[in-house]
Amino acid sequence: MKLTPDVFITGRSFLEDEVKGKTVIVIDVLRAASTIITALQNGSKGIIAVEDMGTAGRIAQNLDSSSYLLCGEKDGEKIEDYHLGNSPVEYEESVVKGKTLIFSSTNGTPTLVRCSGAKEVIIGSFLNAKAVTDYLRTIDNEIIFVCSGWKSRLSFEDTLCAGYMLHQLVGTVLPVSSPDGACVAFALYQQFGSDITDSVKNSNHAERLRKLGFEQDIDYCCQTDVSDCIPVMEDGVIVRKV
Ligand code: 3SL
Repeated sequence: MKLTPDVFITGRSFLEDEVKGKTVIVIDVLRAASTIITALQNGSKGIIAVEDMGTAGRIAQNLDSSSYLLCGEKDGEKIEDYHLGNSPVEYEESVVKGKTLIFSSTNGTPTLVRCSGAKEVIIGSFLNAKAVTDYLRTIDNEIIFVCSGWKSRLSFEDTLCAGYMLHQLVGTVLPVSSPDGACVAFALYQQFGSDITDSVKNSNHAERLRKLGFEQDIDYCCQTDVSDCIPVMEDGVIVRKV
């Protein structure tokens, strides 16, 4: 790693050209990234992230119906007639093993699609933060953390997670002249990182999920460094790197 990685604060805060040639880590703690990590860990064959339901339907038409599951949410709620929503605890081995998942979400999957021109796209959350940063330490390429956010607005939990990963990479002192996005995420982690679960529970999106009855997902997604699964996008399909 040559430079301090930058942090793009939402999935809409950059031009698609800006990620070209870079290694991008797309973060969506609540919940798309955490769900993708869980699905691959439990044996899903691969995940096709799409920006909308229309695209999901068109892809499904060309696949054998026993080979895929339609998955995702709109504004947090399961999409009507889809097999699965976006609760990571739904993605058990007995459900997803060997299946291709066509996955549409409000912020996470559109952000992934916007990053698809990068040299390498990795999916990260608190669950696999250590595995991701261990990998990033081994590469020379320029790194950008892209927080999915919520409808073009900053999400506390995504920025906190970017700050956590930066801490793992650079230690307790951020190099001078680091990009502003990195300074903000790093400072947020310094301020709120001592109790990740407690801090995330106070976030706007945790509040939204609680109202929808997904309290257990918040605890699940705040588990830190519990997965060694690194999802990576290859030719439009997200598969397990390790
Ligand atoms: O926006 C997204 O991609 C989702 O992760 C949001 S939710 O947690 O399913 O509401």
